[in-house]
Amino acid sequence: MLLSSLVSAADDIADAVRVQDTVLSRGELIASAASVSSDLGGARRVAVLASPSVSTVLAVTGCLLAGIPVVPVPADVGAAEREHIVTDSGAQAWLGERPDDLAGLPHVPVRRGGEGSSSFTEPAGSQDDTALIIYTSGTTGPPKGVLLSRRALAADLDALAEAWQWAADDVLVHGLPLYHVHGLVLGLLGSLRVGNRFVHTGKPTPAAYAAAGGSMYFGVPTVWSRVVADTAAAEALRPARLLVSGSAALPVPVFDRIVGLTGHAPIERYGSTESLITVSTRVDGERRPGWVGLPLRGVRTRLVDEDGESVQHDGATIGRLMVQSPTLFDGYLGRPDATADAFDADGWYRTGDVAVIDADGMHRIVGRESVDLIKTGGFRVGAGEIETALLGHPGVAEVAVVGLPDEDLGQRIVAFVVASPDGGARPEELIDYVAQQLSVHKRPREVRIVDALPRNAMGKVLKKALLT
Ligand code: MLC
Ligand code: AMP
Repeated sequence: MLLSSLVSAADDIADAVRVQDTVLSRGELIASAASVSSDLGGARRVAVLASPSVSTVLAVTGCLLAGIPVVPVPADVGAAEREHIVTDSGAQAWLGERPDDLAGLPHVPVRRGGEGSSSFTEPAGSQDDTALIIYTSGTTGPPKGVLLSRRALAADLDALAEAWQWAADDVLVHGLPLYHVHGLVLGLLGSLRVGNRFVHTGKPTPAAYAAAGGSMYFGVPTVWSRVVADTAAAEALRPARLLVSGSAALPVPVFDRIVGLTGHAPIERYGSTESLITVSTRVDGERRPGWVGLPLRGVRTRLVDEDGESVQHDGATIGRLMVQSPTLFDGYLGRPDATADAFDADGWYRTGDVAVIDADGMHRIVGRESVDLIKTGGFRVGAGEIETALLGHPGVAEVAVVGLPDEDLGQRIVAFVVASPDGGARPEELIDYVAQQLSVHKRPREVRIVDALPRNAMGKVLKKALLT
C-alpha cells in the first residue's frame, strides 16, 4: 500500500499535514479519498494544478488512495505548456485548485470534512499501476510525461527512510513545489508513507524554515544558500535532526556554511524524475562535501565511456552514469522512441549525468552530458523548449538559450536573440512572453540581443561559445 502509514495509523492525527496556516487531520485526508472516488469514480487520470495548498494535498492524496493516476501541473504554468500537458496526458478533469483556463476540461473541487473516516481499503489493482505522471523537460521538444508506478514510489521512499532513519516521530518541513519529485514525492508522499507530520511553508524562505520547528528539512541548493546568508535563520535550525539537499549540486562553500551555522553536515542525495532518488549519503555514514553518497538499497550504478564500456570506479575517472533500480520509471507516456533511447541494451537507465565513483562506492556528480538541459533553482528546463517558445514571438528571428553559472540559482537561463528585421522586441517583453507561454520559472532571467549567433560551417549554433 503506497500511503501505508496514513491508512493504517491507529489514531487520528489532528495535524497530519500543515500548509502554511491550514491544518489537515489524518481523518480528513482519508475522507478525501472517499470523496474523490465518488466524484471521479472510473476516471482514468486527472490533472491537479499543484499550488502549495490543502486543496492540492487533498486532491493528490485522494487520487492515490482511490487508485486514480495524477498529473501534477506546475502552479505557475503558462498557456502553451498547460495545453500541452492536458492534451498529451489525456487527463479527464481538473481536481482541486481551479486553473484560470480549464483548457476544455471540467473542474471538480475537493471537499473537506469527513472527520472520523479512519478506515480505508486500497482499491483492487496492482502495485504496477501508474500513480503519477510528472512532466519533465528534455533537451528538445515539449516536456514528456514520466510514468511512475506505485511500486517505484514505495521502493524509493522505503530506501530513503532506511538511509535517513526517517520515522513517524519526525516533522518534515519544506516549501518546495508540489509538482516535482522533490516536494511532492519525497516531501508529501514520503511523510504520508512514513506517518510523520508534514509542514509546507508556502515558500522556502529562510524565515519560514527557521519558524517551522521541524526535525527534517528539505531544500534545493538555492534554498540552502539563501538560508546560510541569513545567520539567524540558519542558527534556528540547530535543533533539527537532518538537513537534506538535492535536485542540483550543493556548492562546497554552502555545505561548509551549513555545518558552521547549524552544526549539521547536510545529507546530499541525487536522482531524477525518471529514476527517483537513487544515491544518497546516510545518517550513519560519511557526508563528504561535493559528493552525493552511495547507492540506496536495491540500486546499482555504473560508469561507462562513449562506447558503453565500463570505466573504473577510482574516484577520478569520469564516465556516464547508468542506473538499475526498482525505483525506475515505466517510460514516457506515448513516446516509445524516447523511452527506448533512455535505456541501453541491458536495461540500464542513461541518467544523462557524468560522474565519478570512488573505490568505496561514493558518487560525485560532475555535470550533465548536454548543455541543453539547464538546472536553475533546482528546476530542470530544456533549452529547446524555450527556444521554440521564443521563436513564436514575432520579434525573434533566431535564438539560442543556455544556462550560465549563477551564485543563487546554480545556473540562470540566458537567451541570445537575433531580432527580426521588421523591429525587434524588448528583453522584458520576451521574458514575460516565456513566463506566459511556459511556466514562470522557465523564463530567461536575461535576454541579450545580438547581431548574429556563433555557428559552425554546417550552420549549427556553437553553444559552447556562448557559455564564456
Ligand atoms: C517574476 N515573477 C514573475 C515574472 N518575474 N511572474 C510573472 N512574469 C514574470 N516575468 C514572479 C514569480 O511568479 C514569483 O511570484 C516571484 O516573481 C519570484 O519568482 P522567482 O524569481 O522565479 O523565484 P525564485 O526566488 O527565483 O525561486 C527560487 C526557488 C525556486 C528556489 C524558490 O527556484 C524553487 O522553488 N525551486 C525548487 C525547484 C524544485 O523543487 N525542483 C525539484 C525538481 S525534482 P510569487 O508570487 O510566486 O512570489 C528533482 C529530483 C531531485 O530534481 O533530485 O530532487
Ligand atoms: P529532475 O528530473 O528535475 O529531477 O532533474 C534531475 C537532474 O537533476 C539530474 O539528472 C541531475 O542532473 C540533477 N541533480 C539532482 N540531484 C543532484 C545532486 N544532488 N547533485 C547534482 N545534480 C543533481
